[in-house]
Amino acid sequence: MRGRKFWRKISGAALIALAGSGQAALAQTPAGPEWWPSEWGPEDERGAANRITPQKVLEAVSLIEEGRIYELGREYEPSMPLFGNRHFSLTIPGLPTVETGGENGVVFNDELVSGELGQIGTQFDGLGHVGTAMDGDYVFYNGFRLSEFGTSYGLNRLGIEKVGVLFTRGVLVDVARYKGVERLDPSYVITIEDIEATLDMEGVEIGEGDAVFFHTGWGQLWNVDNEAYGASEPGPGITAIKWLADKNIVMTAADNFAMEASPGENPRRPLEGHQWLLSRGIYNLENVDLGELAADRVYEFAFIFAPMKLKGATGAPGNPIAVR
Ligand code: UVW
Repeated sequence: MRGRKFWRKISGAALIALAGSGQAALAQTPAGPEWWPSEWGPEDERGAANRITPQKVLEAVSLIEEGRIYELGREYEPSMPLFGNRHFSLTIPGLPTVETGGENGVVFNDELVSGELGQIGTQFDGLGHVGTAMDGDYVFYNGFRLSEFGTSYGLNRLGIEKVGVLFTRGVLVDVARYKGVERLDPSYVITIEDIEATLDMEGVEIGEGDAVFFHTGWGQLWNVDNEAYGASEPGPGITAIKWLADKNIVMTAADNFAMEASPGENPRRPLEGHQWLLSRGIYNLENVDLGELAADRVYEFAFIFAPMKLKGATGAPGNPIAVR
């Protein structure tokens, strides 16, 4: 069932791909075979968050044995690495901002925060963040077209408020440890073989509905050498990302600025991993601090994150946690 007018707009060239068997094949797009309608129906806006069933929550709960909480969020501060021209500032006007004049002398402070809040620091990418230019428009998760859902005051579809809460099993893939290094080389492309060997070493597997974290060691550069941090990064390449997507995970994450290797396997296809995952409903979490989890060799845990409900936003800041 396709049911929306974008289907009629797809160019003839994109529709040519038909299997010799007589079965219709998926049309090709600049980002691979068309990815809509989603398995959760043509109107769905939550994507892989739908994979977090009550059973999956209970599976995550069963991993909590010590009650130890690991904070994965970074502090938001002007000195943190910022991608491109993104910015962050926090000011407290007044000091105190308000003096009430009450006989009890009570005063209070407020802050004024400015920045691309969903896309700076520890950031959770929503399904409205990355799309694909095609057919004279920009096509996102479930085939939603930017010309139909984008407004200057926020997205009318795929806003971050639609995600709900992520409470699921987390898996840490400590590729740095597997490779025997503190930090992977700049732009190192993590392969499927690296992931399989690392999981073998750790004695865990990736399952449906999991949140998969990559420890590359790149986070050691955070606020220490911001230039190097943002110049390139190790991470999974597009081949490994497609393999992960086929495992029906909920989210990828890493201790770097964009999760995937940069530049990746094909420098002419930037951020292809983002494009592949978000188009297919799988979320992405960036700039997380995985140092303690890696040091303690915590390879599976309960992962919990409630994205701030910034209506119509492309992403959300916050302090995701791992609990074991
Ligand atoms: C990059 O910064 C490259 O990725 P994102 O837009 O998800 O932050």
